[in-house]
Amino acid sequence: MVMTEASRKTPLVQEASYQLRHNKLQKWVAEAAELCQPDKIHWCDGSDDEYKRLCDQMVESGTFIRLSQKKRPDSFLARSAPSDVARVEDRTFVCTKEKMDCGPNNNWMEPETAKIILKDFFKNSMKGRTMYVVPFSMGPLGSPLSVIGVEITDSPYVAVSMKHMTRMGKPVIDLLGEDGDFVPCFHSVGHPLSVGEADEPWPCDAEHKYICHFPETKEIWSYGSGYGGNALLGKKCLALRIASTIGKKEGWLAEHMLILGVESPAGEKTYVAAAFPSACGKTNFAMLIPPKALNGWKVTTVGDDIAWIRPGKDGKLHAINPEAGYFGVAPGTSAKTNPNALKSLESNCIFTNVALTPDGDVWWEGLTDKPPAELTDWQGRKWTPDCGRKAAHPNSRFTVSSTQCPSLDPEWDNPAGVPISAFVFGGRRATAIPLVFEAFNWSFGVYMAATLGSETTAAAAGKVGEVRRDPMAMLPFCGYHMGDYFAHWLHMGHKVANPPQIFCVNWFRTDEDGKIMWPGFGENMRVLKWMSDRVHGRAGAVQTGLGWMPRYEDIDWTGLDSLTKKEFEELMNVDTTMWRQELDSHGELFEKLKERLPRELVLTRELLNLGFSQKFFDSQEASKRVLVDESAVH
Ligand code: SAT
Ligand code: MN
Repeated sequence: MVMTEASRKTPLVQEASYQLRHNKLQKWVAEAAELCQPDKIHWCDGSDDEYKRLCDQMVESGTFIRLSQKKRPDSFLARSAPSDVARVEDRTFVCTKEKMDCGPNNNWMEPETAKIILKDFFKNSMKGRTMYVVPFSMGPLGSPLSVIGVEITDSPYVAVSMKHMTRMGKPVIDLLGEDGDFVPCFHSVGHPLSVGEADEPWPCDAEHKYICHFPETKEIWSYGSGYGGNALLGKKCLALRIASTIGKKEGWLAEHMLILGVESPAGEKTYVAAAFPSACGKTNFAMLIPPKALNGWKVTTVGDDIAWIRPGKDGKLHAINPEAGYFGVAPGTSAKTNPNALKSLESNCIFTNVALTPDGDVWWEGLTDKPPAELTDWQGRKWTPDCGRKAAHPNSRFTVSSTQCPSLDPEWDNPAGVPISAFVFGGRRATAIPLVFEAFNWSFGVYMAATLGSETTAAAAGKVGEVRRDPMAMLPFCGYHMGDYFAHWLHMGHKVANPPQIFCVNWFRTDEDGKIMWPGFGENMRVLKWMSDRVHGRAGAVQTGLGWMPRYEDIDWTGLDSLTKKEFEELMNVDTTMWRQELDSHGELFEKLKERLPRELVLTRELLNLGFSQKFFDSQEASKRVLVDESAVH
């Protein structure tokens, strides 16, 4: 269907393979077109045909490089502008009427002011380009737990990425009908500063970027970037920042969590949701393959990044993965660290900022032990192993539909979600935090999650090895005041009959030589098995100052000879002095949030402080003193 719009001097062509019946949506699109002045409008239907056409067009324009049909069928490489390679946290804003409502954890702009500034940038920003209208559902189509969004964008890269990452296109238009609710997501890559726009394979505004959220009116406006979480607005913007504020109001949680299923040899299924800050191996954990020796145990993947969690009628919390694909970090992904991810990437995927091999395949650091003799790096330059640069950008990514993942859980698309039995929180910590422990109860668990810390890595700005507090791994993604968010978490657990048990893990503890002690990856299954046995009341533990901890004999070591009992005890050690410092640092976080900090957390900190300063819970003493569940072990 081709329509024209009367108000323009040159009629604006609108391509749509379906009938447009939603007045409010059409009006919004028309207003955006009036402001941005695109050459034409294309309403995405989400078909394979459309995907292919857009990819072909991008190959033509130089945005995509077609990879070898033999090595990597139906796959493409995109190279972004060197300045547009990651989320821009300092250019991300939450626009609430009252500054206090967005909290010290967000950058604030007054909503009307933000819109005035952004309108100026959006003005004429799509000249010479096509405006794509991308209807998408976060969550299974038609699920009462899902939220529909419509993204307006001038980036075909965004349009095709949304086909992998969300349920996108005509089925969503059908669901919307004539007056269904949707979150408007307004995006433009912006005016490129460079001349010769037609030759620009990755247009963006190198100087001005604004990622603005309007939780009070449920809108997203994003200007200037074409990359990942800045541009695929269903992901961090809608599914976390906006959804977290909706969840606060409606009584549910939008979390930066993977969801996985643990299946026992008897076929018993236990679902776990886990939060880790970036660069802690979330995608690897979500797709874990257990060691062969743990015969019959299996892990299935529901999601690798985001979970929406609501109380069910059964008194449990139920989670859906609002996404339908993975936007994963490529470097470090290999047949050793994540065979399931590698299998998912065999065909039909988009790579961004990885290196190109001479035979038209992709490569990144860590993919193979030995790098190829020659490559084209992520910026299109010739690369050799001794050239002193990275071949792939450290934040280079793959984009792929979750249906290509061999470990995909059969319930991944279930509109009702999956029942969650355990929450896991973990960071990268060389010291202080044991391999695993289980919180005493919901309040202690929320305390541990709220004070989650992770060491900064070489890839991130700032001093390496410095602990940054990243509550629930949500610091960059919580759309409102972090103190209110903690209160909401406490409330959620107190109001359901069977809240998940809360566990903390640390895969990254080091020995005196700075070597990571825990083998990690597939071996994490041993910890998962203990957790799942705890949840079902089958595994032993000892009480310590932090919570319940497994003894050596509580963990299944079948087939792992490389870790001695002594090493395990080192991994589990709780150092009283260190923990008193740790509690001081929690106090600094609490000080920042004090005007909205729940008293329950203040009191929990006091309890922990008392325990550690009076050595109530010296771990060695405790293991002699308090044993539980002796009879129930194994
Ligand atoms: O760029 S994204 O936000 O989509 C991915 C990430 O930074 O975690
Ligand atoms: Mn993430």
